[in-house]
Parts: sequence; structure tokens; C-alpha cells
Amino acid sequence: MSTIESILKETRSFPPSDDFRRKAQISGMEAYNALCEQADDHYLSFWGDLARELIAWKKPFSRVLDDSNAPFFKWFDDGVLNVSYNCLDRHLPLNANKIALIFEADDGEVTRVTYSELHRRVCQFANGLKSLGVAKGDRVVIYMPMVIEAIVAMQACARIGAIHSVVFGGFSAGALRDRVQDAGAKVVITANEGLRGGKTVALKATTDEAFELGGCESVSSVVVYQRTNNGASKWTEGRDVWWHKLIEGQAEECEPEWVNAEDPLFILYTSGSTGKPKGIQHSTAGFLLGALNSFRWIFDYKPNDVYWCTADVGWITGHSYITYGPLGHGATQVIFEGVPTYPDASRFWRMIEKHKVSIFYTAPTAIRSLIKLGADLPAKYDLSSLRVLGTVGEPINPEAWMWYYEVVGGGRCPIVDTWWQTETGSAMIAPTPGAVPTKPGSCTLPLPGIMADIVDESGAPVEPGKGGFLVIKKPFPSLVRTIWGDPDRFRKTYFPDEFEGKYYLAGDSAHRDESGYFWIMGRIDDVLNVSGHRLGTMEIESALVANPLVAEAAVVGKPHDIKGEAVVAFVVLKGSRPSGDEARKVADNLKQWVAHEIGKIAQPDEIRFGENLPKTRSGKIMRRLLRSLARGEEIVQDVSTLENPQILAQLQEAAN
Ligand code: 6R9
Repeated sequence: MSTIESILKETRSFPPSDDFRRKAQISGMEAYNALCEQADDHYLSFWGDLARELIAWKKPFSRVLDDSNAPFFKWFDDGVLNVSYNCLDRHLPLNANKIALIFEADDGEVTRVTYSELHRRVCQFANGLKSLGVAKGDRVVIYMPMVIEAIVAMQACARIGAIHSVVFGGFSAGALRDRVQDAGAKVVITANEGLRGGKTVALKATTDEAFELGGCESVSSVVVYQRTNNGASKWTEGRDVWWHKLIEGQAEECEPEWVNAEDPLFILYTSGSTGKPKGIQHSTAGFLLGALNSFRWIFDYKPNDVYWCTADVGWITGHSYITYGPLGHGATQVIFEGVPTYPDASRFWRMIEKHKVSIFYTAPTAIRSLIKLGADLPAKYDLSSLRVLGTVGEPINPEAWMWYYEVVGGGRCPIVDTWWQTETGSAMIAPTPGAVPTKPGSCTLPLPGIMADIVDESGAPVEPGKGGFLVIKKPFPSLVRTIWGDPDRFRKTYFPDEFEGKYYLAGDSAHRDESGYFWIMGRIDDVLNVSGHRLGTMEIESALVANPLVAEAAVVGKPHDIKGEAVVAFVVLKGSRPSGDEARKVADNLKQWVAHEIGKIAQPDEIRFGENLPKTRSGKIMRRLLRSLARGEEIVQDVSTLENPQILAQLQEAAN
């Protein structure tokens, strides 16, 4: 088998500056290695000590891990706590007047909320929920725009022991209905409308539509936050209640419901390999510990930081790194209602300057689209407040990484590429930035205490450079506890018999370089087999994006008589979308380019140009949809969450 020269075999490496390292929480590789050794030698006390250090317990736990019913692990299971108490009340003695949230609305209006004010709002709303009959263990679906009240709603659920299930505001009525039904929700919290990029999003109308589809009979109340002056198109008396009416006259104190460490904190639905979304169920203490500990380690968080994560609370990143991790540390954070390109592609840079953001966490897709729309724009703003830059959600190609590092970070800020999943609840593989040198395109090394490895089909570790399955060999506190209502699917999906049910199977493929760094190659189903050669779609995409003409690329496989699979590349150029002879010419050039960058076997068989790629509202490229397009199949997938449905037509024909 000929070796593919992967451009992912990056040789560049960026250690933290001396100054950064000296001031860092985990300062230098020795400190990092010492923590890893501690975890290796005393796994349970490593996590037990962290749980005692970082969480305020009502009643301490006496046992760290109960693995008697593996893979249904229990952590700290006789401990008693409340997450909202940990995120709010415990900061009040010293930091009541510290700003918790700097909310920037779609139209640029800024609202600041202190910890004492947030505490008051959460308590009032929690009391409001109780008045609707919501009690410990009840499920509450939150279908909200990215506003302060979305966080208030989540914290209020945590305060009374209700299990929230946030449904991203871009989801359709059908998707909302499925989630409400599967969770058996008692209450749905929504807004009359959301605001995004100058446009309204009809959240209440979509909620009504979800109810009309049937299946939402478990719901007795719909709470409606009034975000815009437009009111609500329909009103169901007896079911619908305005947020502002609900909190009227409610007490400003609400005693937290003290819950067990293993009581569920939330369910978050995520797509699986089948059509039915999986309700990923997280625990209270284990999840909180993962969010708190990783937040301080990956971002080297300090109390005077201004932190901004651009995710929506509809995704796991918004749970761990907006609602819980930062608030649990008493951090000041920016939350943003809008989109990166409205009113123009300088929005992020302007906001970083305005709010003096020091830690910025976003997605590679946002970075790539902002490169396309104005690679020179960051230079127009004062971004000197920045000290750490993070990415999450997908592999970042080295070109985008270098731009982020040099143009946004001024060559000064470590890039923390954080690999993790809805299921893992917190970052797993990511640099601790004061210690681990970074490499463009690699999420680097596992956090101390995370026993990540890459194995073959039999579960044996693979050699450096060889691809394999990414697994985590020991349970860890923030790991998914089960799939809501489907423990069997949980076990089969994540602890498959192939590995004797012992390893958590992440569903990603990866390889490691000589220095042990992890390079994520993509989902297991994104690995192509072309003429017996394994190709990460990411490798071909990286090669394409390295071409000066290309802004973004996604590669999928399609069946091929001789090669097994053929490579189809969907490409967005930095200039306008080419057609006819011009398209053929560019396609030919790009094929030769890939052959040159990686090897002839990776050369795309087909190139299709679009003005954009089909993405979910969270910015993930919809690869399954691209595979259907590549195969010329009828589109049967739900495209209701597509940001830009009109581009599907463009991607239906090959340029060559
Ligand atoms: C946090 C989040 C999880 C999947 C995961 C992987 C991909 C996430 C990544 C990454 C490469 C990174 N992924 N972070 N791939 N490098 N830094 O995104 O959760 O929405 O559940 O997605 O995303 O494929 O398996 P989720």
C-alpha cells in the first residue's frame, strides 16, 4: 500500500510564550505530565479530589465510582448538590456585583447582568415553573433564541431539579415535536419570536405547529418569553402563559432542590447513525465536574478574563461552556444573539474589541467563512485583549488554523482545538495552553484523566501514523449516562461487544503522530476506501482548502465499480461560482492540485461548485446530504434546518 503524504503531517509546532506559560494554571509540560501520572496511578482519587475542590456539596460523597453495573457507571453517587447553587449562590458572598453576562443583542444593544441579578431572575423563574407544577425529575423543553432568558430557564430547571432538554431554535416543528414527545415534557419554554441577522424567527408559531402535529400531549404549559413587540400569532388559553406574567409577584429567593449526584441534569438530543435522534442523558455532579474542570484547564481561565463562546445553548458547547462551566467559575462572559455576518463580517472582531474579550471560542466553519468574507478585517480592530483562542465542532484545517493564529491572535494566543462530543459532556482532547505546544490541525493531547487511545477492530492500539477508532478506555465523570429511554441502544452504540463492552467508542477515526498528538480524521463513516487505501475526507478537504482559490470544501465517497469508492468534492471558491468551460478548467486544476498535495489516489473524481455548502444552523456540513447528492439520490433527508436550502440545486451537477 503506497503511503499517502498527508498534509496533516504538520511539522509546525507552537509552544506557549514564556510569559503565557509562567502565568498559566498548568504551567509547562512537567506540570501537565505530573497530572497525567497522578491520574494514571490514582485514577479514583484524582477525580475524587477534583470533585471536592471544584464542587460545593450539600452532602459529600463517600464513593467516587460505582462500576458494578458497567457501562452504566455512577460517580459520586451518594453526594448531594445543586448545580444552580454552584453556578450562582456560591459567588454571591464575594462577587454579587461582578458581571455574569454581557448580552449583545442582534441589533447591537448591550445588557449587563450581575451575579446577584442573575440569581434573582433564576429564582423568580424557578418559582414560576413550580407554580406550573414542575417538580424534580420533570422534563422541560427549552426552545429559545440566544437570549439571557435561555440561560435563566436552564438554570431555573437545574435549581428545582427539573431535567431540561434544549432544542435549538433553528429546528423545525417536526423535530421539536419528536423531542418533546420522546422526553415526555411537561412544559415547553419558548419566545414569541427570535432575532437573527436582522430577521425574525417564528418560534411560537413553530411551537404551535409542533403541537398540531400531535404527540405533545404530555405538555400542560407553554411559557412564552416576549422577545419582540409582535405579540404571538395564536394563543391557547389555559396552556400558554407569558414569561413576564409568570414571574409577576414571584419571590426573589428559591431554595435549591438538593439532588443526588446521579440525578439527570439534562437531556440533549443528537443525531445518530439511524434517523431517530438520541436523547443524550447527563448526570448532575459528573457533568458539572467535567464542565468546571475542563473550562479552567483548556482556557487557562482567570477571574479577570472576559470570555466569549459563540455557540448557541441549543448545542452541547452552549451547555458546558456557556451555561454551566463559566457560570460555575463566576466568570464574566459575552453572550450573543446574532450571527457572525450581520450587519457585516466584522461583527465578531468589533465585539471582541468592544467587550475586551480575552478568551474567544468558536467553530472552524465560522473561521473559514470569515476568511472568505474578509481575511483582512480583523486587522482593522484592536484585538489585543485576546489571550486564548478556541475551536470546536470539527477538524480545523491548518490554513484556517494559521489564519486564526496569526491574523486574529496576532501570533500571541495559543489555539486550543478541543475535541469532544455531546456524549462526552466536556472537552477530552485539547491542549492545556500553558503547557502543550500546539500544531495546526491537531487537537493535541488528552486532558489529564482522559484515557483516550486509538485502536483497531480488535481493540489493540495502533502504531503512530496508522488510523483507527478513537476510544476512551476508562469511564470519566462527564460521560453520557444513557440514551433517554433506550439503555440498550446506549450500550450497543457506545460500548460495543467488539471491545468487550470496555471502551467508550467515540465514532470518530483518528491517528497519532510520533509525539503522540491526536489528529481527528472524521466520523467513522466519513472515511473513504479508495482502491484499498484509507482516506480521511478531511485530508482531501485540507488539501483543497490549501489551494488559494478555495474557500471551503467537503468531500464524500460514492460507489465506484473499480475503485470501490470514488471521491466527490463539493467546493466553494473564494471568488464567484464558476460555470461551463471555466468550471471545467478550475476543476481540472484542483484535481491536479490534490494529486500533487496528497497523491493521485486521493484525486477527486468529481468536483461540484456551489456558492456555499449545505450546513445545519450550528454550522456543521451535512455530509449525509452531500453523499446523497453525490450519488444522485433523491433527497429524503430533513432539510428544514438547512441555513441555505437553495444551494442544493447548484451541487447537483459535476463541473467536469
Ligand atoms: C462538541 C461537539 C461531535 C463530533 C465529534 C467529531 C466532531 C468535534 C472536534 C471534532 C475534530 C475537533 N468534532 N470537535 N472533530 N476536531 N476539535 O461538537 O459535539 O455536536 O456532539 O459533535 O464533532 O466528529 O464526534 P457534537
